[in-house]
Amino acid sequence: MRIAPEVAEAVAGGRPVVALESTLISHGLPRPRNLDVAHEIEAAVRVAGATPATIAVVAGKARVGLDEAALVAVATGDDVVKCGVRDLAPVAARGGNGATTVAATAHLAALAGIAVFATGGLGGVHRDARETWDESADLETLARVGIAVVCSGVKSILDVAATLERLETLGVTVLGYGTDGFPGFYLHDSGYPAPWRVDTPAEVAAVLAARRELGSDGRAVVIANPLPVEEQLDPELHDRVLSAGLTSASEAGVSGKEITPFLLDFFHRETTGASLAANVRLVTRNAELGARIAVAAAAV
Ligand code: PSU
Ligand code: MN
Repeated sequence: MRIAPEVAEAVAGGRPVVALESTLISHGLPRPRNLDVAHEIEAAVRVAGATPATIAVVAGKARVGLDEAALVAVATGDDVVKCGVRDLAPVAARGGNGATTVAATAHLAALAGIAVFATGGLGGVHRDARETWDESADLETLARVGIAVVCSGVKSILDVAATLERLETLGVTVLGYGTDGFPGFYLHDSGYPAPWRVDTPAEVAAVLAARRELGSDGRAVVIANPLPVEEQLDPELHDRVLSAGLTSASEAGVSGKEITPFLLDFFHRETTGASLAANVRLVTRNAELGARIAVAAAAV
């Protein structure tokens, strides 16, 4: 693993750092916009006073903090593999390029000593999981990596209720940020309550400090940050496109790790950019909040 000097120095000095994932860049957003968005997310972290550390595997090396060439390789390469934790070693061993999911990013970030991670939406339990057993490996990782993850809930293509149940079973703390409801990714609210509410980065930092005292810091804390109502995707459009997307995925026989990228791409095409705008906006907002939380946590 190679940690960029800027990131290593910030971690060693106890200064705020925010880890960022790369699967949403390579597989979650359309090209060529994805490279710009990768830059915008990093800029949002810097403006809020923290050092960004985008994580990926480049030419067989796990990298924490990417330079421009590495970012370009991840955003534009045709050979970039979507990597969960289990895929990291095979990709590294064959010298390949890999984009890290929430799970693999959280895993490597923790290994590098980073306490805060920002992303779009977590993976979770898929709607047909009772037949397919398709549950994102993100959940298993959140249950064993003690990192703070800022997101906008879980992707709305999932079974949100089942995912919240699994997060409870796995002992993952879930905080709604400025809301009593659990966010719905493209939507302000998923329709399910958030177990806890916090309203400031300082309150999040206090929870993180209390976890250390209580020895409950071996698992993740999810900080669920909703898109404001006026920036969400039109709920009616959302529901219509989602049901068409699920039908189209099952007709096309898409399964396994292709499902999430397929549905995100379906959304971006069918909403003629409205879901893309919402996606970019929520990821950027989460990066900014992640930075503010990292700043507050570094001051405790
Ligand atoms: N959130 C986004 N876009 C994405 C993803 C999340 O806004 O592309 C990715 C994340 O990397 C997440 C992955 O870990 O989708 C989950 O994939 P799966 O459902 O196959 O576990
Ligand atoms: Mn899956």
